[in-house]
Amino acid sequence: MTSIRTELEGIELNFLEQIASLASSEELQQVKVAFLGKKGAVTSFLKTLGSLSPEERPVVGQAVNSLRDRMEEILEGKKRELEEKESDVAERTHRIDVTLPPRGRSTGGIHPVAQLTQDVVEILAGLGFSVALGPEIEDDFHNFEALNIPASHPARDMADTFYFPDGKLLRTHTSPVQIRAMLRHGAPIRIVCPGKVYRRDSDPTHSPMFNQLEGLLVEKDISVADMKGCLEALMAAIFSRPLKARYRASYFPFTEPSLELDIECVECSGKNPSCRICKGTGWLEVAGLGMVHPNVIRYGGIDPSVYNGFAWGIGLDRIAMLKYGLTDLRVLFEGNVPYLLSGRRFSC
Ligand code: 2U9
Repeated sequence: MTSIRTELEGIELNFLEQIASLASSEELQQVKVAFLGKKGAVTSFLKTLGSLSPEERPVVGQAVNSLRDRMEEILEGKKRELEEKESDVAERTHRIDVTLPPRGRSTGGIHPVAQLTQDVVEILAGLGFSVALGPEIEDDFHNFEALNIPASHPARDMADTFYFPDGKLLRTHTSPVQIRAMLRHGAPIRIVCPGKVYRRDSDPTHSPMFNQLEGLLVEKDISVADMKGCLEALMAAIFSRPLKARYRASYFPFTEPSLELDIECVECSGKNPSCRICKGTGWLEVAGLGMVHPNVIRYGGIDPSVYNGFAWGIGLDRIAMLKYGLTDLRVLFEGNVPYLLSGRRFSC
């Protein structure tokens, strides 16, 4: 019996020594396991009770239980003390010095195409145009048929257009927005339609998704001169100065006559035979345009014997490249923010 008591005292002494030298709550947990865990000293001691005489068993059992209670109490107190100390240290180490000056925040920048869209919309608002938007997933009628593009036309080819299994498609131009607007609002109408369009095209100068901006004006007695005046005013406002313009005959199923607009080279004004922008031609192709085909006006629910008008289309990515002096179209789509912000100011 005495030897058992001595053994228990030894365990307690050992425990108290270890508690006294504890430096962290992690170490405390280890001590707890070493004494009170499944294989701990006290638990192992309890397991030996079976070998004692029936008289000794309750006495020793009580002594072990009271030792365990004392240990638990000590552990609990020590745990609180250590955790308080640790949280004090953490608070001091991670304290925020509110007197420090702020690190500052790098400002974001508007994407060049978004900036250009805003600028063009604002310019055209001054000429009485409103913005119209529409779905990027379209049907054959709004994207092709209503635009006088016959079923046999190569533009409908699977090789040019992204089709969905149900026959729907990704719009290949923003023109369906104008059809929807005519059907909804009738004439007179002046709208500008910026947006993403999709074609099966992918090489260094073509992206399968690009940004277009089309415009449509349908009123009474509109002439080619009105169209030229509008487009030249738009180009002068985009490039912040009047620019020489020339027109070449073209063909689009939705306009008749159809034209292409070239402006004088914004880089060299035709003065540099080795200009990298105009390749020495002195001209830059910037828009397709034309008087709206009577069939298209009719598809839009408007009487072409009363109303006529003009429409145009510009590729915003190309115009953004010219305006901001970008050399690679791909930077507009890659989301390389440091490049897009590198010292450039995309302002009008
Ligand atoms: C309706 C009627 C007519 C829109 C037009 C063009 C000419 C054109 C190209 C410019 C560069 C596409 O992005 S691009 O490759 N666009 O040449 N677009 S006329 O004509 C319309 C549109 C809607 C109802």
